[in-house]
Amino acid sequence: HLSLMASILNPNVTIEDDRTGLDIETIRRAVLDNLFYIQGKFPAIATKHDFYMALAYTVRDRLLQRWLNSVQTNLKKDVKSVAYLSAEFLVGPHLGNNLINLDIYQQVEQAIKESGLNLQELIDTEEEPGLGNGGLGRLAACYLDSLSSLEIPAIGYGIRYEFGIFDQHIQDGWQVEITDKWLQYGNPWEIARPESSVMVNFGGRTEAYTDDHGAFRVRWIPEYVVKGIPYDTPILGYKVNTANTLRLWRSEACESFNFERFNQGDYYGAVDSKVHSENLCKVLYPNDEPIQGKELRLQQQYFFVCCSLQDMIRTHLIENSSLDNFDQLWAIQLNDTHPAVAVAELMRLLVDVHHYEWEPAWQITENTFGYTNHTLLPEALEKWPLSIFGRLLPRLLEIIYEINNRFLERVRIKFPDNGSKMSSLSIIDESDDKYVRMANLACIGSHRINGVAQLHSELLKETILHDFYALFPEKFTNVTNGVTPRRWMVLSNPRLTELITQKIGNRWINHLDELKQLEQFVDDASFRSQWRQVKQEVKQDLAKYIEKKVGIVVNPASLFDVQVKRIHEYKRQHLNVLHIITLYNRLKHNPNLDIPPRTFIFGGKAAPGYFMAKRIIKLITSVGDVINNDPDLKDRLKVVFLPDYNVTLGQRVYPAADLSEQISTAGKEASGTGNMKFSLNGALTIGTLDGANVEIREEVGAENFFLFGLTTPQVAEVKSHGYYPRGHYDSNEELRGVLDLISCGFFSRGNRELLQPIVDNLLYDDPYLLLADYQSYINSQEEVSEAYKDQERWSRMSILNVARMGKFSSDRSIQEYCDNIWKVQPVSIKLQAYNQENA
Ligand code: 6GP
Repeated sequence: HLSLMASILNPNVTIEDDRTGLDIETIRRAVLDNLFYIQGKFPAIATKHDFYMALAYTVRDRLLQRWLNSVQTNLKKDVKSVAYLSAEFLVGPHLGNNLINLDIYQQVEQAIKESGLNLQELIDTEEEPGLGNGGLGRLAACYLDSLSSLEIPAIGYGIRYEFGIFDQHIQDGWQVEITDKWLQYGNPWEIARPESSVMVNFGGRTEAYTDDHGAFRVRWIPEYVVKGIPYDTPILGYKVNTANTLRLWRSEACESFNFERFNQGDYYGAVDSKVHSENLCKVLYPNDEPIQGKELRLQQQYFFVCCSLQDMIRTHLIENSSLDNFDQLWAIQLNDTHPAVAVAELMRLLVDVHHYEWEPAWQITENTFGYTNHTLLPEALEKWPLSIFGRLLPRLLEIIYEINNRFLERVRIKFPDNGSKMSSLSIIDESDDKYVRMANLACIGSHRINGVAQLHSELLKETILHDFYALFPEKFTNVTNGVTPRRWMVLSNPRLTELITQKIGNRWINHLDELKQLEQFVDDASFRSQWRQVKQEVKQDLAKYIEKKVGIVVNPASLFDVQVKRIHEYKRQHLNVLHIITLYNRLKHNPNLDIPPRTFIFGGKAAPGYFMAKRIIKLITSVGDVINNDPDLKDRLKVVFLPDYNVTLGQRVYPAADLSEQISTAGKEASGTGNMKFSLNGALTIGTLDGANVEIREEVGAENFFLFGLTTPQVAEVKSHGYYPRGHYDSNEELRGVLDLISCGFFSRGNRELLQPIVDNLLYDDPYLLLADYQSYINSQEEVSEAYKDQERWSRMSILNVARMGKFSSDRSIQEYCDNIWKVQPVSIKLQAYNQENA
């Protein structure tokens, strides 16, 4: 089999090739070779990182044939490709995932062992590319994995931030942000393609002119031009030859120096434009949902969109004589509104550069784009002050006006004399200051608009996009999110993967529905005991990690109750804390209380400027300090805040969880994807009817899900009657005890000011209805404790959760996008022999 592989890859060579061979000895030799020739080291003086690099290049070599063949195939005349435009791709470390998808994990593990090293340690050496904030960026990464695994021709376009999401340290219980220097030791997974650079205009003015054929045209005379250089990373599918590209753009000045200024002796002025251009993609904005209307952010968005569209057009014209069939060969997905300026930019390229008439250009544009919305929070809807937009992108603003005029004309016909409809649908917000509304542009320019879970897609139609829904109902659809089982099970939970595979074979890894077959084993006591054994071992690993990282000793037999996600008031980490303090008070009053011991584990970053989120972190760590050190509790409760939650840490945490906290206020979490990762790894969920929780509960069965809290309509109802949070405080003694304990400085060494902003917010405003949901949450948590006491029952529920998670594979989501939005087909990649002729 191995020599067959070698001969497919290189028919001229009968022995295993050092760059493609897959047997243990070849891999071992190849690693040493790369160590010497790329890292310039002998084993005796090589660091762990050197070995990691040598192995990474060894694996990359084995991807290249697949990658180049995929890229070539995708260029062909009749192949339709997906372009996924996203300001964020939170891909996570590549090495382990590529080993899984190449299906060479075992060989490599052995080869590394024979060199006296440990594969896991090398995998752990990889600096993760933190090019995203949270759910939206991670979803994009799961989707790339599924696109390749399903053999769909695709390319991900984004920004190569020099500094990704900050590293979080915890000092004295507070979050401290440290710059993320993910590139400092080099990135073996990317290849720069400076020959495919493109130019991007900014500022300046526009000018009308008449072309040689007497046609009226507009040109943009920019103030400055920035160069975009693509960096490509292969994204291999699971056990297929498809390796699609993630193409990230880096900005650079067009000329390193402004020679005129340089000659005049203005050295600093001369480098100024270089510094300015390179600043553009320096750093990822660390806010996840609320927007930050910073000019640099708009520059980033336009920069990567403009580069990507030019790139698509260039590749399109290699095999096609015109752009007339652009929409037949490209499906472009807008990952939220961050790339929405693409609608206007494609119009600009078609009309100004390729001289299309407006109407046919508009047809192509609308047919090409799809728009996914990821949030209902009104503060997260992107809008740009007209003044900034017009100054930075004067031609784009003119085009947006034209799109808007033509669009509003259609609205006027459909809803005559309806001024309020007109003003809500208009791309230009004229309420107080003037703004460009990116969601409106995205809706008008796309043929499909989708939310990310059933509930969310319904709420979009009822609330923020209501008027668009009235106008074009046929555009609206839903695609419930999913996660890739490769990273979130096979890679992160090898023990459970092994147990499941022993029972039902391995087809479930790319046909997740097959997990259903596990149901037949729920009544098998020995299977349940193996199931518990696996969970126990994984929890022991996490316990060791916790002790090493934060010095807290936790009991692996305790219930691991986990909430990991960005820190946000709507996600209600502080509701979780109210429960912890409730248990604390109960145990203090009644030391004999019969409840299972619990370890509460938190992780997540707060946006650096988000006051309340940062206080919530301080609340968690402060409550932890008291509880973890209270001898009366006899270790029955522990509270851990794990610093620097990211993909890598997620891979440790999800497999070890018993209970998954999905406790957002109903109607606020668009979908959630962590909820799926937990369930897939056998955790039970305590959650509200929000986002994809609704569908998870439907799948696993109400009896295997701990539900609590107000529903979305009830939330609206409570708010419409003038919600009075203080009433809950007055009438609920236990709740009062909890809030009073925080207020009196008990968790803050007597400092009453420190945590009071949180208490005041809950008592006098409570926009996310924590107090309204408190009792229901506490009751549900009591059911959790009861269920956990009966370990056989808990195991049954856990097995059924996993068995019924088939729907939540990102393979299913991507299949739906392909069928209902993109209309693309898989193309299987033939491995072409590599030789000098076709090289
Ligand atoms: C997130 C949503 O909050 C989360 O519920 C969803 O699962 C995820 O997107 C993927 O769809 N939204 C964002 O991260 C965001 O920045 C603008 O939205």
